[in-house]
Amino acid sequence: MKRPSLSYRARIDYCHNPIAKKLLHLMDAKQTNLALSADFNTGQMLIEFAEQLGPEICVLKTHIDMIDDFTPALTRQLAEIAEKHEFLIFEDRKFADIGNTVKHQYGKGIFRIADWAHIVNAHVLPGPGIIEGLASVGKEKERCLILLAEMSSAGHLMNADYVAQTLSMAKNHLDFVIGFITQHNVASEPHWINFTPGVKLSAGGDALGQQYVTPESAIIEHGADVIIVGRGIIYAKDPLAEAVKYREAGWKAYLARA
Ligand code: 5BU
Repeated sequence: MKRPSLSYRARIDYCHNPIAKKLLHLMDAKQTNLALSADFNTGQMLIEFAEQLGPEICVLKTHIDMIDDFTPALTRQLAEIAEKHEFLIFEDRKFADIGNTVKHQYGKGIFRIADWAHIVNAHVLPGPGIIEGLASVGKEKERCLILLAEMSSAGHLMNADYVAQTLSMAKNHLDFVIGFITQHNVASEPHWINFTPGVKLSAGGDALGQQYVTPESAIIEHGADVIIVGRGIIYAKDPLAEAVKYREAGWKAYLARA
């Protein structure tokens, strides 16, 4: 199913969450729907890429538990760079426990994710309590949540029924859930933002089940609003030049679908 042709800017007023509004606003202003998946093992690489590629992206996605030398100073520095280059930080934590546990994992521990990540994501496998637990920490900090509706990996277990149930749980939390991780346009109402990982300029996959689609296919055929790119950019010889290519491809596809 194709997205309706409303622009990112026109969709701002439909959103119930301030971060969703901010995201659509900055995508429109910066003319980018590219999210960088900054999958590094050192704080230095994370900071270097955030600094250099920040102007090209709307979102920087982290896996903070991959970092070998994490200290709280790292996420403080990242937050400053995000402010400067006007992108949002998305910690791809994929919470998946009962509400009471995720509350602690989100707000406490060494990472203090809720203090710096504008966006986090969660599986709905445990039921709606997971959303309530995360909302109890995130709402007062003006954070938001994305639900995993479909993954990019081969053989995942998220069938049509699972996707439909994910959507119905999201509808009960319009002020906190802003959209979905998805491979298809599972939710076309204008306030839902679809984030699509598994994007590369040449389609294909990796040796561990990742499956790629091109930016054009993700946006035009599958209703992605934000394309998430990791190795396609970070392993390139010239990551900045490559990020520009993805940004241009993503924006061209968005304009073509309008
Ligand atoms: P890649 O290098 O572009 O393949 O990295 C993709 C990133 O997106 C990586 O951090 C994954 O953990 C993340 N990801 C994904 O690939 N597929 C999914 O369905 C989800 C996250 Br959810």
